[in-house]
Amino acid sequence: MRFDVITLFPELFAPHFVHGVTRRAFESKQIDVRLWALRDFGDPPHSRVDDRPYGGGPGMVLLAQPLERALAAIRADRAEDAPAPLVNFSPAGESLRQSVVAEFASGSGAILLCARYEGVDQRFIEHRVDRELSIGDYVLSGGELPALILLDAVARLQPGVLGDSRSHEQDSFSAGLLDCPHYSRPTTLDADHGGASVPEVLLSGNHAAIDRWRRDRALTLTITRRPELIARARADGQLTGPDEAALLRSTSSKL
Ligand code: 4GY
Repeated sequence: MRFDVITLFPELFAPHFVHGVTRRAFESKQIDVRLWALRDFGDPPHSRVDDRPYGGGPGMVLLAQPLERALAAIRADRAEDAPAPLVNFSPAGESLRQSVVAEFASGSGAILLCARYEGVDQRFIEHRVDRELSIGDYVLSGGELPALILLDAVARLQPGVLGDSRSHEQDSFSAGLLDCPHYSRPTTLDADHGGASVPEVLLSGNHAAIDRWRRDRALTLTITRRPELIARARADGQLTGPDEAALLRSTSSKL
């Protein structure tokens, strides 16, 4: 799949493509990311990409015309049958959830617009942007970090990026639940950590019991911290009889 990114700061991206488990997906071009410097499409004589807002007020607005030229160049370069969606990142967008990530992970790519300043001329958004996504209820200085977040979340879902050993882990969030806790060596930590041990079941070698324990811990953590995720998982038919039993135990044990 191919992602084209429109940004004033293309240099922010490169470091994220050469480290960690997602590196393989980017280096192999399984995810082919092409960076387009908006400055290259700015108005002469100084490559202007922003101007003051009509009506006054602080800050600057990204101009529609440089964005139009960048988009035309990308669409020509992609030579698409079906046009890739143009995505803008904004707190006003649809919440970026794992289901949205999964959609992009199974698609053929997108064009990602990284806004700066006070945002983009509304006429460009209304005529050209297909989808607005929000990574959370806070205001950043630009859309580059949200674009990187989408790319990272999509990359880790590509075949071969996470080992088979981690497909279990994905089950938890693809069912819409928070992950269970994890433990490693040693079995007992020193007094600084209260001499804390590891839950016995994880040392038992009983894989059915371990799977059940992990699922129960994921369910109890989720009902405690994010009850709305349980409601959604239930509505999506993701909860089994044993899951519901675990949830009943976790709510009754709090009484
Ligand atoms: N939060 N989720 C976000 C953001 C920065 C509009 C230009 C967010 O997705 N994007 O804060 N983006 C934008 C906000 C003006 C900078």
